[in-house]
Amino acid sequence: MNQYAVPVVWSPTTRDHDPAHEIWVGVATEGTEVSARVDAIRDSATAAGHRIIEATAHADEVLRRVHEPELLEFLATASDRWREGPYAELVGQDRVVPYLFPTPAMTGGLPARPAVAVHADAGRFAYDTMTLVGPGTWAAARAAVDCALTAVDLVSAGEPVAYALCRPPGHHATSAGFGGSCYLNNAGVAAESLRVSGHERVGIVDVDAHQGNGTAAIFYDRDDVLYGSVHVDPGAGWFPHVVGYADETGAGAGTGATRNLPLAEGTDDGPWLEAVQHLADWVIDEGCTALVVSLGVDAAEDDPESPLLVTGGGYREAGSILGSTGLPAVVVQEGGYHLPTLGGLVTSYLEGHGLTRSG
Ligand code: SP5
Ligand code: ZN
Repeated sequence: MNQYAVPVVWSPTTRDHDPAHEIWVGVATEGTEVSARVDAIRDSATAAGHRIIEATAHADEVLRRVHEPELLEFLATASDRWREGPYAELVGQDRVVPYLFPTPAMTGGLPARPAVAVHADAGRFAYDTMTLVGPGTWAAARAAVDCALTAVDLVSAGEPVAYALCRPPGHHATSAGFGGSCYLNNAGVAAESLRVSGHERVGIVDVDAHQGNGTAAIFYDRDDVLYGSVHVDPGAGWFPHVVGYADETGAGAGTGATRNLPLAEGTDDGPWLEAVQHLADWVIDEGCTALVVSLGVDAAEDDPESPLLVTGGGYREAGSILGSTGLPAVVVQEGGYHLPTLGGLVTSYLEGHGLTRSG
């Protein structure tokens, strides 16, 4: 078998998002989803002989099928609203941080108006305090969407697999909300674009350490896009905490089209790969004709953000399993935070996915 040189789609603009901090349990901690991730992955992909391609600009059409216009408007304007507000003298920092969340706990069912002050309005869209909006956030998140859409174009043109170096990641972003270091749902946009381009049924397999609550929610009541995820058990106290349980299997027309495979803390390659194989078989059995892989490499043993113990060889095998589906595949970057090993984990996956092809 030959090693296939996978097209790796990136954009320099994805570096423009600098989270600066994550407000975590009341403390401003160092951001983990940093722009150096892009360079680590791109450098490894270059060294491994993959084809580095710059993303091209795409219209908002597919993005607007996935996200509500209010969220897009907020993300595009929030940093300017903060800059124009009194925050420089008030708090002396330029990141948009929500200060309240207008959930039913606050409104008690009363009709809620959009808040005028941006630090209050942010809670209409942000669902955590870790995911800050800075001056370059919108441009970077939008460029990540362009990476995903360019990868779809390549697959539509006949590439068996294309990898989108999306950053910031996307699978925690819902139709109308952002959180979990995610702003726009790159994998959801890729799946929707594959649908628009003629695939009747698209499967999303999410191997990030965390369940992709955003992607799951976007497609929960649809039967034309399947969502399957293997992740650390939210019931053991891990993000996204409130969803991602095995009994969430879809609703309405989408009944049966969602599959969550939670794993215990400390799970290593064997059971993790069994779950990946299960999801690969599932999307084939259900008649999907295209695949989106949400490739988080934070399930790796040395990643600081999850307790799973997957090895580089495990990621190579996951690539082989998903490549063996034979489905045209768009691989979208999600999480993965250990800079010294991040790039190697991604290229291990791509090696496995590409090895099943002759190049
Ligand atoms: C895309 C992705 O992998 N998002 C991860 C979201 C889960 N983050 C949970 C963060 C928990 C606190 N981590 C401490 C970080 C200290 N800066
Ligand atoms: Zn993750």
